[in-house]
Amino acid sequence: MTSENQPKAGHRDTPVSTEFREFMAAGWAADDRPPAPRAEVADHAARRRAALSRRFPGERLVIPGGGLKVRSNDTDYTFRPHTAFAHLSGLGSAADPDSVLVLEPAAEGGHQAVLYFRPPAPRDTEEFYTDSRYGEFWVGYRPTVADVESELGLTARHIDSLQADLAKDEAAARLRVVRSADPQLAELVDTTRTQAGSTLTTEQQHEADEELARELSGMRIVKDEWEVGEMRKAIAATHRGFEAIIDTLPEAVRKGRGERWVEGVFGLYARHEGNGVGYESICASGDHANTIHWTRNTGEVRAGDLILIDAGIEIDSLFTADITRTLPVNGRFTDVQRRIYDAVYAAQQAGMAAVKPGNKFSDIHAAANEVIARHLHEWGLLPEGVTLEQTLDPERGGFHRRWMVHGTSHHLGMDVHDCQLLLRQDYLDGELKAGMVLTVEPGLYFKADDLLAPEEFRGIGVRIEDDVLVTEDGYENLSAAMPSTSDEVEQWIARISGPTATS
Ligand SMILES: [Mn+2]
Repeated sequence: MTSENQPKAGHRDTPVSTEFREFMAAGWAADDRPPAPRAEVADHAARRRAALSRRFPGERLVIPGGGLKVRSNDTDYTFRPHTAFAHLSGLGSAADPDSVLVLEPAAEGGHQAVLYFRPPAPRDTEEFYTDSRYGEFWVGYRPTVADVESELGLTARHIDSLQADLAKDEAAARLRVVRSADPQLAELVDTTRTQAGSTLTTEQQHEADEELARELSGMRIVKDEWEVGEMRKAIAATHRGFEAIIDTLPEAVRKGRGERWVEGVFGLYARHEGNGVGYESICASGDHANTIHWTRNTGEVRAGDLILIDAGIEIDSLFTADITRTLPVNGRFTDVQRRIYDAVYAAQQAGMAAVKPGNKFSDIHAAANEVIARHLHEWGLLPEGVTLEQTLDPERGGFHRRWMVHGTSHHLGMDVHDCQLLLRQDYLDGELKAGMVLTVEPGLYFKADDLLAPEEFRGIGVRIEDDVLVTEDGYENLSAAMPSTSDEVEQWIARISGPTATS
C-alpha cells in the first residue's frame, strides 16, 4: 500500500497551463482492449487461499504485496512482490507495487478474496501523464479492475477503499497482517484493531501476525504438481544459463574481471528467460570460491583455476532454481582439484540418498557431512588423534566444519530460502514429505591462507548443488540433466567449447 516516498526535487517543476492540461487530456483513442483472460495460476491460487481460510476462520487477513523502495532520489529499485502475496494472489512478476490482498471473512463461513490495488488513472487526469511512478504515460500499460478480476478470479477494488474496509464491522478487531511486507500498513492495522476494541495486547497482536506469516511461509513447503512444473521450468532456464557461461569462459579469461563477465552473461539469460536472478549470483573463481557469499564478483577468471558458480533463474511465476557447479576454467581438473571435487560429489550422493519420506530434513546434512568428515580424516586434516566418530559428535568435535561451514540443504520454491519462518521442529527436525523441493549442496573450502590445509589444497573451493524433489519412495534430482561428476563436467565443457577448449 505504501511505497517509500521519493524526496521531492522542485528544481525541474514546470508550471502547467490549463490549456496544456486540456490538450494532454484529449485526443487518445478509447481503450477497447478486452479484459485479460483467466490465468492458469488462478485456480491454484484459489486453492491456496482456501487452505489459509480454513486455518483462520472469522479473521480478516491482510497480505500486502509491498511497495517501491527508493534507490536514489526519484528512481526506485525493481519491484518484486512479497512472496506470500504472490503465492496467494497468483500474481508473479507482473504484480503492481502497493497492492494488498485481503481475505475477508464471509458470513456463510470461509473467506472472500479482495485484491486492493491502484488501477490506472483515466487519460483525462493529470496522473496519467505527470505521475512518473504510476501514470501509464510513464510506466506503460497497467491492469484495470476488470483485468484483475477476470485474470485472477477474485474481487478487485481501488486501494483508496482499503482503509475503510479494514475498519468496517466487528472483524476489524480480528485483523492479522504480514508485518514485514509493508511496515506502514502494519501500523495502520495496529491502529484499526485497537480502535475496534481488540482485547489483545500489542504484543499478542504482533504474535498473531507472526503466526500468520509463519503459516504463509510453511504452507508452501509441499509443492503441488503445477508448482513442481514451474520448478522444472526455472531449472531448465538455469541449465541454459550455465551453458552460456561455459560457452563464454574463454572470453571471461581474456577480458579480465571475468567473474563480472560470467555474472553478466548469466544475468542476461535470467532477464531474457525469466524475471531475473533468484538471488545474487556467486561467480567465484580460484580462492574466491572459499568465500561462501562471494557476490562481489570482481575477480579474474584464470585458466587452471576452478570457478564456482552458484546461480538460479527466477521465472515469471517467481519460482527459482538454485544450482551450483564448480567448473575447471580450462576444461580439465588437475589431480588435486579432482580429488577434492570427487569427495564433494560423494558427499552429495550420500546426502541425496537420505532424501526420502519419513527421514528427517537434518538426515541429509548428517549423511553428506559424514562423507566430508571421512575424507578430511583420511587426508589427515583433523587434529592429531581425533577419530571420525569424535569429529562427528557435535558435543566433542565438529572439527571437519572448518572446511564445510554451511548447511547442506534448504527448502526451495518462490523464495530461494523457502519456508524460512518455520520453527525448527517443522524445518530442521521436520519429516520429509513427497512434494517438498530442497537443495543438496555440500562443499569443501580450503582458503589460500589456511595453514592447516595441505599446501596443494589451498585456494581450492568446491560446491555441487542440485535441486531435489521428494517423491513417494525417495527423490528425483530435478537438475540431473546438468552434468555433475568430474568426468561428465569435463565432457560438458568440451562439448560446448569444442575440442580446443581454453588452455
Ligand atoms: Mn542453495
